[in-house]
Amino acid sequence: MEKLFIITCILFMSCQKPEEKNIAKPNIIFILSDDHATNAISAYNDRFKDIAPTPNIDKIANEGAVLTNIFSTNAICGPSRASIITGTYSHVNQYYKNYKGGYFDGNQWTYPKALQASDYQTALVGKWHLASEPQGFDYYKYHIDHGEQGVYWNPTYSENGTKVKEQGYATNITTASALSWLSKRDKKKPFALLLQFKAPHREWSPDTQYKDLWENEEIPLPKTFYDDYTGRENTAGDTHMTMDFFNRRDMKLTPPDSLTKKQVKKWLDYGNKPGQNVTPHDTLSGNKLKEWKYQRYIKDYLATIKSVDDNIGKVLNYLKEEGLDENTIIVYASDQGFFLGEHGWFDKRFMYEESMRMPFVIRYPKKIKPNTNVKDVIANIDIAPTILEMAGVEIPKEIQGKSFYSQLKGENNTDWRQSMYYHYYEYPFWHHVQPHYGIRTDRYKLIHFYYDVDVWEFYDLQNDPNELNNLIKDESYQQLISNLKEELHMLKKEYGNNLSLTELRNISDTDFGGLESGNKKQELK
Ligand code: SGN
Ligand code: CA
Repeated sequence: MEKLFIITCILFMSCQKPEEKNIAKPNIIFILSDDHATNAISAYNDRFKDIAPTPNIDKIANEGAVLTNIFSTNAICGPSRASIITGTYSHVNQYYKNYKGGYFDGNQWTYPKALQASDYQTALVGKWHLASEPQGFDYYKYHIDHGEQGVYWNPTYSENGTKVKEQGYATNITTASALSWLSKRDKKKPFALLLQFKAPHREWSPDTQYKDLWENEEIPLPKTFYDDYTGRENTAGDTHMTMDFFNRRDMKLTPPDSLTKKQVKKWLDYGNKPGQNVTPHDTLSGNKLKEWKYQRYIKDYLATIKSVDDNIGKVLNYLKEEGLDENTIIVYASDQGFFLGEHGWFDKRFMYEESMRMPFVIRYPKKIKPNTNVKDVIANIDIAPTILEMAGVEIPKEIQGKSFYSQLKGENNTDWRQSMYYHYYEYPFWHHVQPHYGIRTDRYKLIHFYYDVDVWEFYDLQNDPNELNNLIKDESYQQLISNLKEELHMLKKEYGNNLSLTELRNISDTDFGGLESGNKKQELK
């Protein structure tokens, strides 16, 4: 049989297994990680490319397309995931925040539902984090511990509604579960698999084998590590995401044996609040302490990515072995970026580059040429319509995003948008980032922070890629700033976000009763 397959291969110059030939539609594997910045992916020529390369993500990128300007429209987890899956902004899908809401109404339209209705077999494995039972999947297995954030070790999942506790490292288990589903699928139908890792999310716990990968190395600090926030004192300068907010869990300190479970949690959380600047040794303080924390942080973060990359390698091998690599669209993306010490921070949320930019690489040899580079301004709401167009499934008109399939095919899409709209709502917890909205073009960025400040910021990314010079008052840019304000107004109108500042502040204040809610009555679990 195998011999016959090889002969067919040679004769027809095609190594697809017979069952794959019957399937006209492409298979889809959408791999999403949590908080993976492009600054830690070698395909993006990042600053860690020699220290911590990502060969398997790079393989997808090199054999397909890399998007260099794709942005989250609200750079935190649940909201970005909701926008990815629905193709709509937070004010439409109603998932504004993680903390104190929201609640994702699972009855709304999502792209996996549309694929399922078009005869795709669908599965979701890993992190879901949308505070409602997943719909549109023939199979699901998602993290339920720690408010659906998941944990790195011995995770508990909901497998089609049944609680399952597993032993081991989550990145490996999630991949193994996904491959197990794939091996049992109905081979006569196309499949769409969403494989969503908890890693490299906080508290950045590496697998045992990668714990000490860079033990004797000093990882260089980013250029902006000692940003003094001049000209941005009340926005960038007033957060809880500097190294001073590194807690004992982040530092992997061991709690005393005498503590109860509750006390252990409190002990490990110590560091989250202002004034709790933890030091592992009394002799460490000031910049030395900050730099110690950065080393601890970045080494753990990069080590969790090593496991993500290894596991992507397993998926790529599986596709090749099964003869599925030609007819499967494979994407690697993350819900948003992350600060890797830039501006002195960890976490995300801001409309600044490191946080709003998502990695997105895609391989589909039938239609996408190797080394394709897409530079257009794309948003997370564009992902759902793109996947549908690639799968030949109709895109509903309610979807706010646009398909970028033509750019993936190397075509010049002259109708493409020139700018995108951003809006972040969660405040003050976690990390104390002022709610803000803004517009980004390929060169400029204008942001309005509005909750209990009234601050506008403007950056010329060509001259100031690190966003250190807020030029909002610079004479030579006033005409441009006024044009951008007009364009921002048009975008808000186009997307239907006409709420007043009072109404917007109200959204930040409202407890919608989601996963991280104080509103017990509406709590889901
Ligand atoms: C947790 C983290 C925060 C992080 C949020 C949101 N704290 O609450 O540092 O900003 O998740 O992350 S932790 O102590 O629980 O690690 S997100 O990916 O869900 O948006
Ligand atoms: Ca995230």
